[in-house]
Amino acid sequence: MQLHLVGGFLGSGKTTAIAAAARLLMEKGKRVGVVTNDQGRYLVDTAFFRLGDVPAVEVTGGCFCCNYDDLDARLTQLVESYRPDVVFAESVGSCADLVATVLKPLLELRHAPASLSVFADARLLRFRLLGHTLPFSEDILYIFDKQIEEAGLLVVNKTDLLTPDERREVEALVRAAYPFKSLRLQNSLDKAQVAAWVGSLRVNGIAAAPSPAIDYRRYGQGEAELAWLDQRITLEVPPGQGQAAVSRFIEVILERLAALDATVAHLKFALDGGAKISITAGDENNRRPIVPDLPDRRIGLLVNARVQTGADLLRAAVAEAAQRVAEMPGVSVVLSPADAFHPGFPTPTYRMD
Ligand SMILES: Nc1nc2c(ncn2[C@@H]2O[C@H](COP(=O)(O)OP(=O)(O)OP(=O)(O)O)[C@@H](O)[C@H]2O)c(=O)[nH]1
Ligand SMILES: [Mg+2]
Repeated sequence: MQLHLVGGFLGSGKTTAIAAAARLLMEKGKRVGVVTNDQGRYLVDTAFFRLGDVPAVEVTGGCFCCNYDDLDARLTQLVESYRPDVVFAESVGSCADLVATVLKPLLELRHAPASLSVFADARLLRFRLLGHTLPFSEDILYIFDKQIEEAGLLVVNKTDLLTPDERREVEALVRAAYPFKSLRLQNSLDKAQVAAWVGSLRVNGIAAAPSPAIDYRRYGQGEAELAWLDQRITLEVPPGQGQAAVSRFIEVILERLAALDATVAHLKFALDGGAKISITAGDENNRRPIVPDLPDRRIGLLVNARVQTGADLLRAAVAEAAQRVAEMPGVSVVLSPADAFHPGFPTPTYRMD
């Protein structure tokens, strides 16, 4: 079994690339499984993989590093129940210090991983390396920087959203800042480029990955500043109104967060039918969500959010959006209780320099 760890900032495209890679490998007859991971209880990414028929187990309630024994148990469960040839494990997008706390323990203890890829949104990375201001606190940006620093293989993703000049520029900036890194520029919506990434994941090519010094006070502060929310919402709508109701829900959340000056790292929705809708930090002014046609009169969706704001404000923004949708003619809304909080201080189970 080959185990590929995939890290990198919130919304950088990890799930997209893993899902595409899984499809490609499954087409070739490989058995592929994934381990998802996030801070809350109900994960959009797990729903997304399972709807794509990719067997998924999950580590919930915190990152791999602080729940290492759970990661080990879930991996064992996946291996024993499904006998995969390849497993992708996607870490929480606000997780840093993966080399020392996950990769090295895995290498030494049991499920020896074959690779670690760190994804970064090409637009954010370009801005960061140019010294432009990004709308996150210094401690959140510290996490962003540390993820890049510890990448053995850095995947600069979403390059389709840059101009050719910007692509050349970001590549030159990365090569100047990190001359010894393996680097891939990638559009994970392109099957051929994902196939090339998968082909580059060499078995045991990571043993020499560095584990940088990390200031846990800053890391913990940045992690806590990104409030988490997960919540389910069910809408009953008049015929043909599904798309409008879901669009309204998402737009009001974005409006409320913009009014609070709250930066969205990743706001994502899994619709029960299978579609996933995402808004990430690089999406200028939190562009309008693209919601598919929703013919059903009953629509269930799961919300996951990581936003630089207060957890109570985030909860209130979603509640207000639900309220506004409920005011649409003929629409009724059931909102389950939210789990909204600031993640606790990261305390890894192991740390191996
Ligand atoms: N244009 C473009 N969009 C992409 C690419 N990769 C991912 N996306 C989009 O970026 C958004 C976030 O992608 P995800 O794969 O969910 O990101 P993630 O890193 O798994 O996010 P978290 O799990 O929340 O950390 C989605 O809307 C994807 O469709 C890419 O290469 N190009
Ligand atoms: Mg993901």
